[in-house]
Amino acid sequence: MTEEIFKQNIDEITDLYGFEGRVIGAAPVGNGHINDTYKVDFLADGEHKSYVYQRVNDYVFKNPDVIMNNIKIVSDYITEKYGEDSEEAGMILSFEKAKDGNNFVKNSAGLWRVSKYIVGDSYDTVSDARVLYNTGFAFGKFQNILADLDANLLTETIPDFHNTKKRTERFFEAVALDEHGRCAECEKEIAFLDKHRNDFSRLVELHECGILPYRVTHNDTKFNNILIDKETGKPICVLDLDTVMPGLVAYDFGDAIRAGANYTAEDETDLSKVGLNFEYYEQFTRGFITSTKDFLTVSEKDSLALSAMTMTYELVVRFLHDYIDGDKYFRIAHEKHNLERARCQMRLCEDMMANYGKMCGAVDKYYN
Ligand code: ADP
Ligand code: GN1
Ligand code: MG
Repeated sequence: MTEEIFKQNIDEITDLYGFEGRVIGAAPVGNGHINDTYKVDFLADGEHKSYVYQRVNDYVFKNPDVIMNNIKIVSDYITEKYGEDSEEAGMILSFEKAKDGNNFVKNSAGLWRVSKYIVGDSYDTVSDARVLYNTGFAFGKFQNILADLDANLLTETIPDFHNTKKRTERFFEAVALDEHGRCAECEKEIAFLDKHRNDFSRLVELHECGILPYRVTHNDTKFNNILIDKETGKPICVLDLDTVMPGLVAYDFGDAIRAGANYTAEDETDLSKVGLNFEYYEQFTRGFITSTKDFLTVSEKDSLALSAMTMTYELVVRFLHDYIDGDKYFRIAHEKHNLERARCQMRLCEDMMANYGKMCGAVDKYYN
């Protein structure tokens, strides 16, 4: 959505929420790949107030009502169990109620929701090991807080979101079609994905045979989906709740490592710089295990290192699939951005594969 379309909708959304005051500024915020996210500043009775207005991407989320219903179930559960003003409730983003009492509104442009603007840093790359420990602890605590909530109450917002096996099958179907004639320049990456497809079907198979249970998980634990206090390095709030649904503990651990323990950003083009920062990996692992230890089974613990590689492999599949499909899913900043992202993730995955034994060792060290 262009800024212009957003501006055409601000007044209507503001009215549906009944916010008082005058809008004194509106600008895009963050670096998300999916939704349209704007910070809107108000002046009311001499006071400044800022909100985040977000339009949910309707290409990615075919049924956005389901998302808002999942979020309501989760936030009602937390408020009831821990209290509205508890630390637990503050850790997870909440949405404002519109005049009709819902946590979203709809208009001709789609489904919108509004949250209070929270001051904090949203990192694409991290440069402080403390942040890794704290974030590992926070994402683990997110699962711990929700450990007794029945995952069956939540609906999958994107079916088979982390079913790496199915995603890979669909990827190879798209390769066979090669609708945009882009496969020739990705031969190396396609060969890599083909060679390892069985290795990275394992998490799904371990779930299917009952070894790894579904819990309520976040499923998109990229580092810019958690706000961090710049001064203390401590997490303030977990954001981007669109994919909170049944999943494996491993998905949250693995995706956070993929995003936060790379030496580089997710789209680095100098592949010699890309790789697993083992110190970061270890600190995140220490934090995550500290806050999940009381419910994490041995099989789940044993799936963590594998999950980091699996989530990274899955992102090679997803970015490359989007590239050969004509860039419809992820927001891109330039031509070939998805190809660059895929290449970066492939290099990271290779580096993890070379360090897998060491990665398992670090998990055991903090679990035992
Ligand atoms: P996307 O699905 O597109 O990633 P997010 O919900 O993650 O959408 O929002 C994109 C970015 O906007 C976040 O990474 C964060 O930087 C910023 N953001 C979202 N909500 C808030 C908020 N309430 N306060 C401050 N920043 C926010
Ligand atoms: C997307 O929404 P955002 O930018 O936080 C994507 C994640 C990917 C990530 C890769 C709903 O996350 O699954 O891991 O990009 N979210 C969705 O950067 O597909
Ligand atoms: Mg996000």
